[in-house]
Amino acid sequence: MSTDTAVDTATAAASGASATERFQTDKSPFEAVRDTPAERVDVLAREVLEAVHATIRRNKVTYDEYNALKAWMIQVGQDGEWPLFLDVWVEHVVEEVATDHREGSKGTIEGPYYAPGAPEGGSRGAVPMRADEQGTPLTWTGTVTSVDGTPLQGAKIELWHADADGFYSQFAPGLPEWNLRGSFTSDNDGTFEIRTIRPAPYQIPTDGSCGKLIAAAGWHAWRPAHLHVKVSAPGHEELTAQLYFPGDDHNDDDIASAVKPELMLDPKPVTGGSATVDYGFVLDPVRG
Ligand code: MBD
Ligand code: FE
Repeated sequence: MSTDTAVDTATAAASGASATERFQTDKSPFEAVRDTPAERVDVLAREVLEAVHATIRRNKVTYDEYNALKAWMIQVGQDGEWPLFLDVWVEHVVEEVATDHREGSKGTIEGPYYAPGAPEGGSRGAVPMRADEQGTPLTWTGTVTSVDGTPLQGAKIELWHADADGFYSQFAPGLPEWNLRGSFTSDNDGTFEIRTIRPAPYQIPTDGSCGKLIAAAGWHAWRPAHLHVKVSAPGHEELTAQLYFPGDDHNDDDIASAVKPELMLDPKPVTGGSATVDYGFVLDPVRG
């Protein structure tokens, strides 16, 4: 893991701000702001405010506490950490509601560090990595099927994850643009094989406002080691998931509440410290 040097601290803080910049270059969220009907805004804004009012009354919140909240919220914006805050503490419930109807594979949150358009590696290939990339090699095989069991040919499997120091390319400086990010396509029998490295447990940036909240509340900043994935195929709902490793210290207390038992891998060690793992996906057809 990273040592606590000034350089590493600066790198971690930059990741939160980069996520804000990335989000702002995507126009669709701002179209959603414009298109949300007044009736929905009325109900949702009112209920959130009522929950805040109830919390203030129940806990007899003081002016000092109210001003601390104001100062902290201003700082979250200045740090560019709203995407980080929302994806860590709110997205898991949005994901739960959005995928409630599905019969296929379980998914989980996307988080702040996805980048579309990763280099394509065919149906069997490796993610881009540095010649001296640290970490245990991992070979992942799997099959993509529809809920009726039909193998899906040409399904897109996008993989992204942190390096051994917990940094994501494009969100932390100094990494090759597409490091540990790849896009793969299932074969005519629905199968794929991806070679990567096993990621390390991950601490969300502790040096910005989200870190301040964690420290002030006496929480921890850890997420278990995870592989992020998006799987899509024509006529099917896109699946966003993360895959986890048994035995990780934080599988049971992920700061982002994004672990589910269905997302646990079962890696098998092979010679030389490498591992293989088999994990496939079942996609829900688009209905209606
Ligand atoms: C991550 O890598 C992540 O996956 C989430 C959900 C939040 C912060 C950093
Ligand atoms: Fe992540």
